[in-house]
Amino acid sequence: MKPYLTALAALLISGVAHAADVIDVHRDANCGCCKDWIKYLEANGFEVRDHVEANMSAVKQRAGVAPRLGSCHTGVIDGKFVEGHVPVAAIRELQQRDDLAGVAVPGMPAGSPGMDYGQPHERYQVIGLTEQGRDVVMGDYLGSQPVR
Ligand SMILES: [Cu+2]
Repeated sequence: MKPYLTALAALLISGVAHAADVIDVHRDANCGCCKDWIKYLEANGFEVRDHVEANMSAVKQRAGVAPRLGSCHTGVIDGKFVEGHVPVAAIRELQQRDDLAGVAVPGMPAGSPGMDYGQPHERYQVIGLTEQGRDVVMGDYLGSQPVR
């Protein structure tokens, strides 16, 4: 195959892989910010399967979310958890890392995706949980963007 065709094929394959990103989101029935996070994911090309739950703490336990990392909704993608108002860039990183069991934005920081109500944004950390149960800082964020 000519080099440019190989590049084109790779591009098409990665395009297809992205189009098929499916995430399960578990949430409480009356959680408005959870719905806003779902809208944010959909606007970024994710296919969201929305699950209304009666017992979120049971869901979090099943998904392997350490209590110290807890927030409102719990997402699951590729068998890994996505806890709270996690930005898309961090979900993409999670998908590429075999060492992580999940990623979290603990609490509900002002200005994080789905938590933007025009109030002053606070800087927050995205935390990864390793398969060994250790927290690692994946980055500092403001709004939905990493702070560099
Ligand atoms: Cu929330």
